[in-house]
Amino acid sequence: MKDIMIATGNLNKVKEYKEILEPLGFVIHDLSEINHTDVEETGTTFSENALLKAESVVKSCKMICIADDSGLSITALDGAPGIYSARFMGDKTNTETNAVIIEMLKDKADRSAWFTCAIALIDHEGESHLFEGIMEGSIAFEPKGSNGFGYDPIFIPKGLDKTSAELTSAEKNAISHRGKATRLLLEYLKENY
Ligand code: ITT
Repeated sequence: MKDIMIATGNLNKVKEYKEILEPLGFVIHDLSEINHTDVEETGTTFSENALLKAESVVKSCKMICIADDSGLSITALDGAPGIYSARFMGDKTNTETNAVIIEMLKDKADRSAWFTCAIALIDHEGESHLFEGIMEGSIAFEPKGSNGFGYDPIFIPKGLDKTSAELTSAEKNAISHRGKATRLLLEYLKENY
C-alpha cells in the first residue's frame, strides 16, 4: 500500500521525492521500472499537465501514481517561462538558459519571480487529487551554487541572501514549492494510507 510511482523523467525530482517520502515509510518507484511513452504536456496550467503525466502511467502500474509539473514564473517576463520551464530555450543547457534569463532582466527594475509545483496523485480507485506549492523570490544578478537543478542557481528565495542552489537539499525542501506541495500530499497520504 505504501508504494508510490513517481511519473517523471527528471531524476532530480525523483531524488527530492525520495528524500521527503522515504523517511516516512513510502517506497518510491520510478519510470525505469515500467514501459511508458512520454506524454505531451498540452495543458494550460501546471495542474493540468501534472494530471496528464500521472494519468499516462496509471494503467501501467498497480500503485498510487504521482506526477508533478513545476516551473519558474518571472514577473517582468509576464510569467514566462511558466509551464514552458523545461523547454523555454529549446536545446540550450540549464547554464545557458540561466545566462539568457539574467541578460533578459538586465534593465528590469522588478526581478521578482516564483516557483510553482503542482502534484497530481491518482489513487487506487482512479480518483485524482491535486496539491500545489509556491516559493516566492527574485532573480539573482549572477548564477551561484551547484546544488539543486534547473533554475536554482539564479533564484534567490524571499528573505534569503543566497540562491536555492546554495541551499542544502534539506534547506531547500523546507521552503520550496515542491516541499510545500509534498507536505500537502503527505497530509493526504497519512490520512488515507
Ligand atoms: P517531467 O515532466 O518528466 O517530470 P521535467 O523536467 O520536464 O520532468 P517539468 O515539465 O515540470 O519537468 O519542468 C520543470 C522545469 O522547471 C525543470 O526542468 C526545471 O528547469 C524547472 N524547475 C522545476 N522545479 C525546479 C526546482 O525545484 N529548481 C529549479 N528548477 C526547477
